Amino acid sequence: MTTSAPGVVNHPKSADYQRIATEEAFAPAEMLDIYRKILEKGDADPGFKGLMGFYMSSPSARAQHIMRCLTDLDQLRIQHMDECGIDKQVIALTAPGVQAMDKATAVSFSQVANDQLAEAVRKHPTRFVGMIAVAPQDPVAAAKEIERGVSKLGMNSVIINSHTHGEYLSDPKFWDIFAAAEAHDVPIYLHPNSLPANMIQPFQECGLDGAIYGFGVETGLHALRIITSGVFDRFPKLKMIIGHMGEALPFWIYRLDYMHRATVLSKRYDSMKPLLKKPSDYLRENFFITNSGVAWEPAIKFSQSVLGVDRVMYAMDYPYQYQVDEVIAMDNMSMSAEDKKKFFQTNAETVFKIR
Ligand code: 1DF
Ligand code: MN
Repeated sequence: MTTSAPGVVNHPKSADYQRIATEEAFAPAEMLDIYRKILEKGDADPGFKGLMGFYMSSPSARAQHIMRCLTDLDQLRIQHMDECGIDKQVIALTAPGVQAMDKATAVSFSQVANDQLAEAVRKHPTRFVGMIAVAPQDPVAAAKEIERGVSKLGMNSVIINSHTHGEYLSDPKFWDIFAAAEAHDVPIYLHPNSLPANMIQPFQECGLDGAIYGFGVETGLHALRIITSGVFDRFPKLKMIIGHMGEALPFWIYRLDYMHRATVLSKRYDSMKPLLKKPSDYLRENFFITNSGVAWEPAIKFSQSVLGVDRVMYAMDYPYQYQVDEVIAMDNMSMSAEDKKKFFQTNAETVFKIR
């Protein structure tokens, strides 16, 4: 089987910007061993079974290829980056990361994974940038790991794969994590997870629970819960990143603002409190988005127009969406040279403190 991107015929031309891909995934073999044990026990979430159960056992070319790419942090990955003209990958532990594990395993394995990633970044300092994986199951330990990731491993961003066993970061019990991210000035990339047990059925029965739709619905919901719970009033300098064109939230802005105000004014829910600003203000001031999985010029232009050109970044979602034709399509967007460089390179350099 070829290891190249499907249909690599044209390589992207060299450009007057670097291409920095910002939502790229890896999986240590040791994590897959832990996942195998969780799957063998038989009581795993249906979402975890549906996602990792599939990728780890399917004989399909897609699954086999993805598993092989995920576990490599060396020559194979760099070969694929070269074929697609990707100068740098910002790499994170693949979903669900440690969030599918029990608390103790999650805390200790997050450190193992971060050490492995840091080692790969030390080996390939011009090609790889790492995100800090944390275990939300233990918010105090997660805050400590953020501190260690920044001060000892030189990493400047955090990955969290949406909900943790159905719990959302809008719950103040998790807010030590936000305090640490704000204090160290590192953004949190809120990446999708498989859907929680109490949400998955109407999606899974028709095959819409995954990256096709369910991921976006659930991660968008999570980002909104963080906004409406008042996290950014409490942590005004906190930065978050969401992929997949902001999980469609830019398109929702008008309705979110209108209905948030109407709902708060009518005191309909105790759980929906007044905020200092409109929901869209937090999207514009606290969030960055990436176009992972959405190599589509109209969506990118729309998002730039409503969030600002400084807030939209390039991502490939390697190895889940490894398509050289998409890189070429993004190169060919009709966009000023200045804005295209922001999209591909300089916004990521600023957000991830890449020097
Ligand atoms: C898939 C997509 C899996 C994305 C991912 O991680 C992932 C997929 C497990 O297609 O099953 O990160 N994604 O971000 O779109
Ligand atoms: Mn992804």
